[in-house]
Amino acid sequence: MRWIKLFLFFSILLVVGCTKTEEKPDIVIDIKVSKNGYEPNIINVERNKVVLFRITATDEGIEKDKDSKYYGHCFYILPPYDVMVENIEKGQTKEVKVKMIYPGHHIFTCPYCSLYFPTKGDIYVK
Ligand SMILES: [Cu+2]
Repeated sequence: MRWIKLFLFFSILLVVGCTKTEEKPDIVIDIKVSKNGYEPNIINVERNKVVLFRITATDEGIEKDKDSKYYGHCFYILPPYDVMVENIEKGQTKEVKVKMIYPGHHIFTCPYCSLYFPTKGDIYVK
């Protein structure tokens, strides 16, 4: 009984924690990020679509020092998605594929600099 419960618990964790995917994308969304925020900062997608996000940083973010842990910008979709792309350097594009399984309003942000700059956006999954 105990093992079954444990197995179920980890199975659920695995399923819930898997919004990042290697599936073929249905759509591609290009996003630019700088100290002025994300462009676009409002994204509408259909539920269960696989979205390839391509995030390009157009400035260096809050840290000028390239060796700093916090150099560049991030693209972080808050839980339940909990998808993080870190250290996108100036001029660099990073990608992540996400299956949009959770409906409703979700927030993405740059944890490095959102306290100082308007690096925050909304995703609406319908
Ligand atoms: Cu940032």
